[in-house]
Amino acid sequence: MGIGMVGYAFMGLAHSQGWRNARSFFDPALSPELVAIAGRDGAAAAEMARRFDWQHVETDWRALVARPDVEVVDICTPGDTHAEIAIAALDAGKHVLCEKPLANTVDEARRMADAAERARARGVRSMVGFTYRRVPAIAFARQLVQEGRVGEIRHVRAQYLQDWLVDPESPLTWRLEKERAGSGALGDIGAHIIDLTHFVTGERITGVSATMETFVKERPVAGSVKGLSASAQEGGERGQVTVDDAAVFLARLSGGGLGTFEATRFATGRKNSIRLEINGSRGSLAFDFEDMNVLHVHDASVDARESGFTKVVVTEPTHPYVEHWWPAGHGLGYEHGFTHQAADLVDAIARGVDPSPSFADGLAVQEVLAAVESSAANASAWTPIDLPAGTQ
Ligand code: SOE
Repeated sequence: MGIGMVGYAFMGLAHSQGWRNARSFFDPALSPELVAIAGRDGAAAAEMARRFDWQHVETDWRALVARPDVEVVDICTPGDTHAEIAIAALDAGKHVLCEKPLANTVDEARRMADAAERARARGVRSMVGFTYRRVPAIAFARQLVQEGRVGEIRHVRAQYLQDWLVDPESPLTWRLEKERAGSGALGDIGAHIIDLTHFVTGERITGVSATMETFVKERPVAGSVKGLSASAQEGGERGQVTVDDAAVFLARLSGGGLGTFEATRFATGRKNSIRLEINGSRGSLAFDFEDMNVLHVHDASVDARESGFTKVVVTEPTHPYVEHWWPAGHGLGYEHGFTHQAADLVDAIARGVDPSPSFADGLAVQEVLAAVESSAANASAWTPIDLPAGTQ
């Protein structure tokens, strides 16, 4: 199965190793071949090709999509390019994996979901890169919910906490530009916890009440960028941050439960803390990506004298994905989700079934993102409290 990847930065790196390890650790029916990588900066794309054994380098994504030896197009570019590339690839009969969030707007996401549905009729598959679904402890949490171990879901408490923008001098990279990224913390990381909520609970978010903030409104224009860090351009030019730094919202769930959500890049000391706690009528589950091989499980039927959260180390071969890796207790990391994603997609293509999350699932997340922005912009639902003059 010939893979063509568009993009070569942080996500390009993560996906490259995912494709490479999928064939070694999962041995799917169709072995992914790293056929071609495309990037406007040919030298950077060539460097990635050298490191990961991509066989060819293209400097135009259209040329990559047109290659007969590319059967899957993997989109690892900023959100403003997702719709154009994905729709062109699907219309050309290529299977598509697209990084999250699916798009920058609901309109784009809807067009992508429509294109995916048209392509599906021709056996062409598509998937969104909500990779954290494939962390074993998260996949296990979903299994427990499906087995009824949590009962009726009353609360979802979801947070995605990072701190890589705490420094006001940290430069203005594309993730801080609305034109390119669609939104800030909301779409970049809030999208993950929205999707995880849909995935783990099997329910949908039906309404939100939100507020958002941009704490640092101006930053130095970025020069060179590496991963999430960047150096400032020479000359000291500064530019406007046009996205949110943090988004907080309340939500209602389709099963009648309530949710609280927080996405921020200003949680000083929290690096990549994805916290999900679910409280149900029969028990609770709690996860934190900073301890990603663990799921805390509470069974409310246990005698009160012994009841509490049990720390389950999710490294048994009977846990999702784990049998492909190391002996029990040896643990997985951030990168493994990308291997699971690559293996699952190729496996679904081989079996002729739809992989998940689908573009329709991506559209569902996009609708929540748009509802959050709309609610935050509509201050009428916000009840201010008068403070004495001079209060800080
Ligand atoms: C930056 O916030 C980022 O790289 C996100 O874009 C990814 O989706 C997340 O997995 C890690 O953080």
